Amino acid sequence: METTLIIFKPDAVQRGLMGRILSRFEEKGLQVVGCKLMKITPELAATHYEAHKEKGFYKGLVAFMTSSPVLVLALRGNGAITIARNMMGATFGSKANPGTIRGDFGVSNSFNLIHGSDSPEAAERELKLFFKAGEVLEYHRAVEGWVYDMSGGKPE
Ligand code: 3AN
Repeated sequence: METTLIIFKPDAVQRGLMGRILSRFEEKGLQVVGCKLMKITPELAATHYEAHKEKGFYKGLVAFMTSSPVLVLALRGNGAITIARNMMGATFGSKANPGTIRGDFGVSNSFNLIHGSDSPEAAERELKLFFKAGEVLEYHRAVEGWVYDMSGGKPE
């Protein structure tokens, strides 16, 4: 099972879209294993986005991400990283396909509602940045055997 780091950005929180976006992931079958409302510090934003430091949009991105609280989630499932990225849609709201989160809820290119880890390596790094030890939980979902076919001994 993979765990991915998802951030509902300040625009999603301010626009009252947290519940609707989270419902999509829950309905899909991903398990919420971590969740916290927090304000990102400039230091944390700089670390999280260090790969984009040289880009023209970097300063605005850090200002946006630190401007208002975000909801940070750890979501678990088979292939959770790719599933979440596909559900998010293309980076720019103006280009994202209908049916995706960015495609359905936004038109802006910089206010694009949501972040999701883009690889297993990124997920491991980002989960450690946003969650302390013990904040990402392991628990059995009563519905697990109906979310996945477990007849072969592993989730399919
Ligand atoms: P994604 O979030 O789809 O993985 P990345 O990793 O290319 O996108 O970019 C990280 C973040 O930087 C995006 N979520 C977006 O908010 C912002 N970003 C990327 N490109 C631009 C751009 N040209 N103008 C403004 N913001 C951008």
